[in-house]
Amino acid sequence: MSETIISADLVGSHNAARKPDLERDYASLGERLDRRGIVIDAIRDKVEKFAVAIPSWGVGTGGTRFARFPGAGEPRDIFDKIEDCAVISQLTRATPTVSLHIPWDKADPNRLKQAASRFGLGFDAMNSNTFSDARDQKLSYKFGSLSHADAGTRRQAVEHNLECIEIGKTLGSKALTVWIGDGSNFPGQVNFAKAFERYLDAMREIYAGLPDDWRLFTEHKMYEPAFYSTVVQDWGTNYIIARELGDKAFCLVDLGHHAPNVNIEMIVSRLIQFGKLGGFHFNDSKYGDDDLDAGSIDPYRLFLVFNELVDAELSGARDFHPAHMLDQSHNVTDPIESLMLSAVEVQRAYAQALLVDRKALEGFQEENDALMATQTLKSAYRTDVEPILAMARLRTGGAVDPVAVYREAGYRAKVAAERPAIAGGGGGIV
Ligand SMILES: [Mn+2]
Repeated sequence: MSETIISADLVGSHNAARKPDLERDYASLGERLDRRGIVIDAIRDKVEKFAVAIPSWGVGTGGTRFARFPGAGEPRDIFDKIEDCAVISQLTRATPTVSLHIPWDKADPNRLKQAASRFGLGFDAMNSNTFSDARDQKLSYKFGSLSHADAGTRRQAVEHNLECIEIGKTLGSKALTVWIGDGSNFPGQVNFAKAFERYLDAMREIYAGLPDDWRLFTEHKMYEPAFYSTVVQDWGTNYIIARELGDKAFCLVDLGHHAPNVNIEMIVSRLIQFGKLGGFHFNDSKYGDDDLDAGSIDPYRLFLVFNELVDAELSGARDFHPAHMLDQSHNVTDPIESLMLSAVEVQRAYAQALLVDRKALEGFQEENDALMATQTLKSAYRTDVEPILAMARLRTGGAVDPVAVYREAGYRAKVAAERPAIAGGGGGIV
């Protein structure tokens, strides 16, 4: 039995108080879904099995390009971060794994493994960092890493990624996510083709170090920190990379890494169709890579992404086992609360997508009935699936209302007393 940080008695008494209403709501929704030919328990079972990883960096307070305002009780190191992740997992029962970032989370891998297993947590994809300079680093990444003009700098970046794989092997991770900030700020600064060729050569070396049962995720991003050109700027380039590298290479889609209004769900469909969708970094945005909480700006888009995922799941698409991860930066909220709600939002989009009448949708598509086709999606999206999500949490030992329990437990005040504030000077979005 794994340890829990929030008192089980507190969770139990909260749940007991909410259970009668929840059971009524669940029965009522079950009756309405039954009329649509949907068995509510089957949806709930799928929701219970759905998982999304917490990024270790997400439990700290983020910042903007301009400033970072530290939050109370911020984790001081990876062991504090694991405890915060354990709280999220305990109350939502939707986040059984943590995604580490090296070198930020560097520690003895055996100690890390022990710290996580204490709370029943596992490790998701490893994340390398060649977009900033670590302390005592020999060569700087100011002008790039895996695509750098200097061979020594590229080698250092390759070695770092290989080290991430080594650490991950001890931890039981099965994937490496590579995102680089390489690019240029001015026309003429780099030769596009040469930079991309250097990147591909470096990635081939990393790929060669990948264990057989691992996957390599490459993450594209249109701009920032480079503001004129980025080496891995879009899903097309990302797809080329995955194709060039081989069967263990897949594309990772971060919802915030596209131009505004880009049809992300269609990108997801394309990558699924050609067996190259590796996974997601879920977040939301209004203008750029805002890293806001999942579903906070455009929950319909999140639903449409899941509509593609469920479609693939039900049709048995090949090489389809996408990794779900959150990737957010919290500036004005308590990161634990934001991450709990984001995990629930992702679950919600999944549950709603499971309600889509796919047979009817296919019929409307074939008849060119645009109105009824789109209404078929809307009808699923409009369904309030909260009783399903809450019931899944109740049955798996989570909290019916995670934020209410978290606040009553006083966790933030408790850790604020134990963890001195980390001074915030410059910017530092994470
Ligand atoms: Mn990301």
